[in-house]
Amino acid sequence: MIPTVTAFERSPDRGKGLARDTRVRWALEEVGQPYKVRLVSFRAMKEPAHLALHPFGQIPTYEEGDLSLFETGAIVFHIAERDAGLLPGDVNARARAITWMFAALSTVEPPILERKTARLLEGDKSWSEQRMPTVENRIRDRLGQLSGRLGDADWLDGAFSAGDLMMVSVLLRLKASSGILDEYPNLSAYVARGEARPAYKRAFDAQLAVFTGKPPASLSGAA
Ligand code: GTB
Repeated sequence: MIPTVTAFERSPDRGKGLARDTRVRWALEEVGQPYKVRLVSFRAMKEPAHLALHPFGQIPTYEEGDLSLFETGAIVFHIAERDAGLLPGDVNARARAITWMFAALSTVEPPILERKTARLLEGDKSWSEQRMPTVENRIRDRLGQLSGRLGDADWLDGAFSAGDLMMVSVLLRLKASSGILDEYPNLSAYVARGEARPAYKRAFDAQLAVFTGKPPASLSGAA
């Protein structure tokens, strides 16, 4: 059964791949699962038909037969569980890869999102500039720890896994909007390795094609 993913009809990032459907597209490309995309407008996201799929009125959602999912963590986990390629067979290695997925979403992403919120929603406040170093240092704390753990390894725990897919996706958001990632050369190289994966390129091109209106440059599973 071909799953359907929802994505922004017009992404505010103008095709930079930062909206979270890219993570889901990437996971589907890694396991070789073709998929369809349904584009939704900001207005449609808040209407009953979409709210029935996503209680918070957001993208992405994932529909596959009777199954309907929201939350990228849950969606990528489902894809990784169902098809081979994103989780190791060994039970303990699998549990560790899943741990890295959670770490990406629960521990590394929050301070990165906090910076975004601080700039977007509080940037005009008189105290905003004063607060920013604190916000950015919270990111540095996490990146320093992550950098120490990664060391000179290619991936976080052996072979590339859903944990790396999620961590690279989270760090990409930072790469696009600040120079902080450059302070950690091994993390910058880690993100570059993720971006160099053919599956990531196909996912990126497919989401960019929504913005440009032109077919993706690379062959994509997206229908
Ligand atoms: N926790 C949820 C998940 O992981 O699936 C969060 C989903 C989410 O934040 N969805 C966003 C959304 O639908 C799009 S991805 N927002 C619309 C709304 O809430 O009304 C977040 C996002 C949006 C835009 C950019 N950008 O332009 O750079 C980057 C990331």
